Amino acid sequence: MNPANKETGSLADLVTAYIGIGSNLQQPVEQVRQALQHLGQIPHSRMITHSPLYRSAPLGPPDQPDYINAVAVLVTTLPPLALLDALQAIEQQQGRVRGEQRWGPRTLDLDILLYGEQHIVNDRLTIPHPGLGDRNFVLYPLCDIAGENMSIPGLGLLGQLKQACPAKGLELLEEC
Ligand code: A4P
Ligand code: MG
Repeated sequence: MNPANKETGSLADLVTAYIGIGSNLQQPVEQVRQALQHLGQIPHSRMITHSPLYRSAPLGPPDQPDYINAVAVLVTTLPPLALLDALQAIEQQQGRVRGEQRWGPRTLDLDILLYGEQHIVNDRLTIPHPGLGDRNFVLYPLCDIAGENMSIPGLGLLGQLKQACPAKGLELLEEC
């Protein structure tokens, strides 16, 4: 079998994957909490930890509610496309409707920010996620769990990316 088509891997294929979580519809805090539960149930994977929750001003059309964002870290033996399938199944389960508006409101968006140190570009995936380097609602929670010394493939040190990215519109939700 072509290894690229494998649906699951062996322990030797264990990869650390960082998942961006966003919601701005239908009780976003609850949506994110539920997403964290669902992420913990993905087969062949284990959720190691997650960041606190943040409220963030919308990037994209301004006439939409603020987002709740967080980042979770999984270890997984799923190959990237199988992981994407699992994330999209969770989005569906939580009522995601893909509208026509780019960056429009959504109950849940799950992005693969990083998959180990791999660069992946195909018709379904771009990893590292293209928005990772300049979105405060990604960089701040990612830094909370991965630390400033993490090296982001192709972009440099996480701490430097964060320093260059103002926290404008971003609020840490203390109670989470
Ligand atoms: N896709 C490609 N690469 C990836 C990846 N690394 N992870 C493809 C996940 N999916 C990836 O995604 C469209 C397609 O992207 C998928 O079918 C997959 O094959 P989608 O979830 O249907 O649509 P989308 O999320 O609207 O598209 P896009 O352009 O990926 O948007 P982003 O970058 O996810 O941004 N403002 C705040 N404050 N907080 C947010 O979380 N999120 C967005 C969406 C806009 N504004 C926001 C936030
Ligand atoms: Mg997305």
